[in-house]
Amino acid sequence: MRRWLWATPLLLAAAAHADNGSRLWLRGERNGRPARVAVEAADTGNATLRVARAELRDGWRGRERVALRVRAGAPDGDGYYIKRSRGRVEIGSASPLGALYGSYALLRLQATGGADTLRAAASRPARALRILNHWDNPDGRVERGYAGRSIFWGGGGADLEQYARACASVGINAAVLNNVNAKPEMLGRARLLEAAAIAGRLRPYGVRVFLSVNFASPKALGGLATADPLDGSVRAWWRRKADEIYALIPDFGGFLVKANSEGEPGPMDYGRTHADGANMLAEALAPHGGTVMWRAFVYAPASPDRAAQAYDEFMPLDGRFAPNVIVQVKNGPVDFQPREPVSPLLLSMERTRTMMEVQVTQEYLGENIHSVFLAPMWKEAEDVCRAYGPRRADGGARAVAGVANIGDDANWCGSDMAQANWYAFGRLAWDPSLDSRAIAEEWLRQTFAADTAFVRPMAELMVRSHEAAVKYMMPLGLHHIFAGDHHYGPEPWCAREGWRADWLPRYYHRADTAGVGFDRTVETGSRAIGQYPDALQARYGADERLLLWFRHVAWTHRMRDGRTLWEALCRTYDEGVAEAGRFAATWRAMRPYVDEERWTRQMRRFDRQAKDAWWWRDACLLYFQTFSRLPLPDGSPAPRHRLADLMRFRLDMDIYSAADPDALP
Ligand code: BDP
Repeated sequence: MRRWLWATPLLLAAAAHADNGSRLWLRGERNGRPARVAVEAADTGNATLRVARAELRDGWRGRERVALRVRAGAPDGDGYYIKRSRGRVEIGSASPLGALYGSYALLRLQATGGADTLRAAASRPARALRILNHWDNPDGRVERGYAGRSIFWGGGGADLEQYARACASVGINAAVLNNVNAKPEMLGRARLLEAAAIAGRLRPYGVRVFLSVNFASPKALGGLATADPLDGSVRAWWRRKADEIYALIPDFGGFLVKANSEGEPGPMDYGRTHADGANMLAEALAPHGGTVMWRAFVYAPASPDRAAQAYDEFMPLDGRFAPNVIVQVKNGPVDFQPREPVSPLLLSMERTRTMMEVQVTQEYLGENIHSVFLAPMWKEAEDVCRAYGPRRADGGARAVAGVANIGDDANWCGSDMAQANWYAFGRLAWDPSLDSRAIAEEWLRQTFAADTAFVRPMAELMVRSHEAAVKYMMPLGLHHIFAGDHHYGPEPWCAREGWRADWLPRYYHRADTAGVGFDRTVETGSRAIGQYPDALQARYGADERLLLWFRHVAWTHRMRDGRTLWEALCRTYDEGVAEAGRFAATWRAMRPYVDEERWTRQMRRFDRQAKDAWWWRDACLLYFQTFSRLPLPDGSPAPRHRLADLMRFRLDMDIYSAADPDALP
């Protein structure tokens, strides 16, 4: 059960010791005497304006009265301006939602110490659609979720207003309520009624609802003999379904579809293309203004390299998608690895609207145990897209999706530090030019404490944390060397009967006595690097952080600084381990600034991260050493584990899904 700690003096005193984290970054003390807030709008009773007004009445502590002004001609879309003059702060927008965003911006400035000097500010979103994808199943389980059960399904009781409020406070304006591996029942009447009730609770905060759909629904649910997208009865079924949904949810956003991927049904089951499938759904949604987000996460073996397959499958369809289709592409060509080059599809589809999908949930980055702040990783991808992406007048789809890290745990994200990734996703979706460190600082001040002695070292930790994780997990372009199933720990030797080759680590690292890495060069390899624009091929080809992603190189290969690859690999793992140890020490020293409950909970995680970094390093170096047959370089610490022990130890997925690091082996 989530508790809302009202800021009465008594409870506040108690909160210094016990704080379950449920308030996220929205912890401003409530005013004893409400601030004066006037609404200047045609429709003063608007539900969104009521939320904005209540937030300001409770939260604004300046002396001035605040005016919420909605009028045409103000920054368009959901942008806002703030003007401060003597006695009055005006928050203006063309829409009630813009006024709400402006209100949260003002309160954020107040909480981060920027309100005093504020005279004028204005902002508008870089993306029109800023959407969370929840991989929630109707039975309440969350796929790749590390924060308890679904807040939407299979239980009830979650504080959806607090969820929507948190989303709105950082500009997130949409949510897909269910897993991309979608059950047909999601489109049944009972589920649609539930979805409508959820939509009603999110609506005042401007969070629009979308659903993932199973492509075979007309068969599974509608009793039709086929789900062929060119079949008239199938098309009619989808049109009726769309009409039914919009009758219940007038502002419904549309569908998200995972088709012909990992066993899910799709148009190719009928000899049709992804475009045929997407366009059929687009046709059903178009009269209502809905959108189809069609995922490009496919890897049918048309090409011998999984990293090349989505491009091979989708590029021939460029220009054949209906205008209300967006092709949703994971940030990298394989699967949310700790570091990937950008997906070439994001750079190459010039006549199709595309959007990037990133994972906020840390499937491959330490689940709810490791502290990994993802803003720097997302910005890395974003920067490449900006520099090398196609130039289009409309800027592409102006949309971005994040796979949510949210569940019904009291602190929403399983780990208190992981809340920062939900926060950063929203902030960057709104404004990709924001600086990672600035986002980290802003989040730390609102979530924990404003003391410089806390904010400075913790922001430093956060901006370094992604690179550190890459270093102790899979540096220099190594990828997908995770334990099977749960993706938490290392298992570069993993071999499973009956598994596809491209689900197994050896497919990706290709270690042998000659060297290691996946040859994706044009000359001798899979040619996947050829899918990038020329200038980017040169850049990626020269980036040693991606060396083993693109090339198979000898253990004695000379790196630019003169070290051999083997030495560089060992040193990089060592650096990662040392960093993880320093993170734990940093948090240990932060005790005076953080309430007991959150400090203790997070301390256990930092200690666990430092320990598991060793496990990663030992497992990978000892395993690769069986191929390199080279000693660890001078000064590289002796392993803490023996390879034979690590290989015998099979991690239990369920143990790792338990949110309590004390329960881990
Ligand atoms: C993989 C996840 C799997 C998802 C799949 C997807 O392991 O659970 O279903 O991606 O994105 O990363 O469809």
